[in-house]
Amino acid sequence: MTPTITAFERSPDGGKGLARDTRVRWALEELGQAYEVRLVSFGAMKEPAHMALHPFGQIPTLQEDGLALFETGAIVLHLAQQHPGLLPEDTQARARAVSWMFAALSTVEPPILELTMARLFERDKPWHAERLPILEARVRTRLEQLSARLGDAEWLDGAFSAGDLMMVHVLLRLRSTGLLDEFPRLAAYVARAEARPAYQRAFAAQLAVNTRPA
Ligand code: GTB
Repeated sequence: MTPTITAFERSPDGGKGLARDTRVRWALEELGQAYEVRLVSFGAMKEPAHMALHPFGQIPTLQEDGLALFETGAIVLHLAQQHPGLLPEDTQARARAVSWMFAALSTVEPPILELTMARLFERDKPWHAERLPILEARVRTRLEQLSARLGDAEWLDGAFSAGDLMMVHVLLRLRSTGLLDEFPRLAAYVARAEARPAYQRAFAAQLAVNTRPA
């Protein structure tokens, strides 16, 4: 059965690919799996029908064969376990790739989210100018550590995996801050991932949705 994912009817980023359905689209493209997309408005996301699928009223979700999933980590992991291409066969290498998925979502993404939220929604606060460098420093610490671990390797642990997919999508959120450019190895890592045909297809698909005439 072809899976159906949900995505913003129109993403606030206007098609920059930062909304999290792009991660799921990218994984499906890497795995060569066809998918359908159901677009939802901000209002519809909080209606009972969508809340039944996603307890926090968000996108993306994935429905397939009677299974409904939410959380991009769970969705991408499920897809990568079902189809070859995003997780190594070797048990230990597979476990390390999953560690990178968790690292992306629970160690690298939170400080990036804090920073991007502060830049977007806290500009008018009297403490904004003081808080911003603190949040930037937290992000820099993670980027330094990640860059040191990546070194001159192409991907985080051997072949491109779901760990890289998740990490790159998390890092993309930093592009507008300029912080990524302070770490040339990470900037090159992100550019390598963006050049992958599967990413290009996923990006183009979400762009088409987010730039279509109203
Ligand atoms: N932890 C969840 C996951 O990984 O699936 C987080 C899901 C999530 O945050 N979904 C967001 C959502 O549905 C969309 S992606 N928000 C609506 C709501 O909560 O009511 C977050 C996002 C939104 C917009 C941009 N942007 O415009 O740049 C980037 C990312």
